[in-house]
Amino acid sequence: MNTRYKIIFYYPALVKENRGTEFLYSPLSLAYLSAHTPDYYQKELYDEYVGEDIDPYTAKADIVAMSPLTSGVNRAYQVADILRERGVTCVIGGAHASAMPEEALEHFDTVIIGEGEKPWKNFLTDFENKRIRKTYFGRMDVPLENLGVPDRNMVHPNYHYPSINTSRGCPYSCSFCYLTVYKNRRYRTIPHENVLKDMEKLRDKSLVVVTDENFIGYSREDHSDRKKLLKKMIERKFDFYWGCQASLNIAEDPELMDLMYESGCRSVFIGFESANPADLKEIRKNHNANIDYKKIVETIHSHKLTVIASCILGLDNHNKDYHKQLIRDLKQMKVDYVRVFLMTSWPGTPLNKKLKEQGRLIENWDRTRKDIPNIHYMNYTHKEILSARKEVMDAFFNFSHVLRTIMRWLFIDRSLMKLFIKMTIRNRISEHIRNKRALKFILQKSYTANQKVKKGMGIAAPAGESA
Ligand code: B12
Ligand code: SF4
Repeated sequence: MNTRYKIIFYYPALVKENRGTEFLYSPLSLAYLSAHTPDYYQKELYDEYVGEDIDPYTAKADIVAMSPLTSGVNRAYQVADILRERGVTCVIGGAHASAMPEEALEHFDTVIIGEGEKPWKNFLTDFENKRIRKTYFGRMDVPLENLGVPDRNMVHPNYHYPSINTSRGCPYSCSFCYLTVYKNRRYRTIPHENVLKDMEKLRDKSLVVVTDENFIGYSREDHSDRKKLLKKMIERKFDFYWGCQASLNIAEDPELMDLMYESGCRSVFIGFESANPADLKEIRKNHNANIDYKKIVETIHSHKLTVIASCILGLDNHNKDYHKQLIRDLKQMKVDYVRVFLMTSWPGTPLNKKLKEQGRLIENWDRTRKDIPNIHYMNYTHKEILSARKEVMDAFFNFSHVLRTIMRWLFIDRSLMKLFIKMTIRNRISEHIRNKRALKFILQKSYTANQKVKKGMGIAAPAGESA
């Protein structure tokens, strides 16, 4: 093969994921970019979340393409600084870089903002012609006809479960969501042939995670497209089970849920966030307001799909007893699994802007790691919010809840038992480790942010924590 140039595709991470305990599913950004790279490039993958670290002093490449989360961006900057001194061209993309292009340009030759495939191809052409630009921009409303399938050689084998995409985008703008960084955004489906071609490669996996923002889409036409895809999946008789994220209105479409079940779906992850209308208003998720969550869960269960409820803790309305109410609500709703996220400020979001104005941000990207608070909560100290979160998680990882869930899964499908028990044990241990790690982090000497914030009162970042 005539390999003219070499590219390193690189996921930078400050802290390794604990492979023994975390529930790890793979990222796909660089796999998609790789699929849009001409054959004459030689490629190598480094994924520091689950694999070995890159050595920027010895790594050999013409281009290093990085896809960091906010939590890994300082590592990306550190590595890019060294690589560029050695004459390697460094390019960055993804949610953080799209929100903070100027910051990223202090360390990178090029920043790609928005959806990557098209600008990536333009960048490579410009690279070959020695005329790269500082920024390239990819729209998020272009049809996905030419997206192709991700290059799975660029997915690290250490992930437990493969991810797959069947659609992209979400038209909403919840104030905390990283997606609000992208301006021209539209929900688009990936052509079925491409999804099925990708699925063929995963045929014998035990579980596949669909990481679309919302598998079912946002309109009747979307639902009808999904049904067509599901029917094709059923025809192909894939061996894997799968799970996805979906919006609450999934419960309005029995045919959709039945087809999902028949094609191997066993769980839907739903962003309930809160049952309180004032909270939903605060986070601009009004489309969840005035909905009977309990009934929704009941309906989804009746179609043999399990429900993972995602909730946020630490909104301005939440007082110190809020989590007790949350536990009661979730138990009443009979959800199978719970994920509780601390309110976190991602760069470029409306929430980030508001908290910055109020002086409630702790501007240190390293703090966006798991469960390490990066804002000052209105009614909780950091220690209090971590212990509230732990209380909620403990309420759902106790023996009686797990047994009840196991019974339900048993009813749905016996063969899922092994998978479920493995996931439960993993999550139980990882919750414990995460909580201990986060507590240790906030109790470090340099950290003094244990004061509470009074309504409307800004406070400065604590010593040793400002950016
Ligand atoms: C898979 C995944 C993971 C995996 C792998 C993480 C990884 N190595 O990237 C695991 C399970 C480990 C994980 C963990 C976490 N994750 Co995560 N995860 C995802 C998820 C669901 C899918 C990512 C993906 O593959 N998307 C599909 C690809 C095709 O889209 P994309 O990444 O946006 O890439 C496109 C463009 O952005 C651009 N692009 C991206 N990178 C690059 C690079 C170049 C060079 C170019 C040109 C273009 C480009 O082009 C791509 C193709 O168009 C996303 C949500 C989502 N739907 O995207 C969250 C997401 C990335 N995760 C997020 C978070 C917060 C976390 C956790 C902190 C969660 C937690 N509280 O525990 C941890 C952090 C781990 C850590 N150690 O710090 C946030 C990140 C926000 C941010 N600003 O950083 C996201 C966006 C979810 C969210 N709702 O906020 N996660
Ligand atoms: S939180 Fe969910 S519904 Fe809201 S903008 Fe993000 S992806 Fe869309």
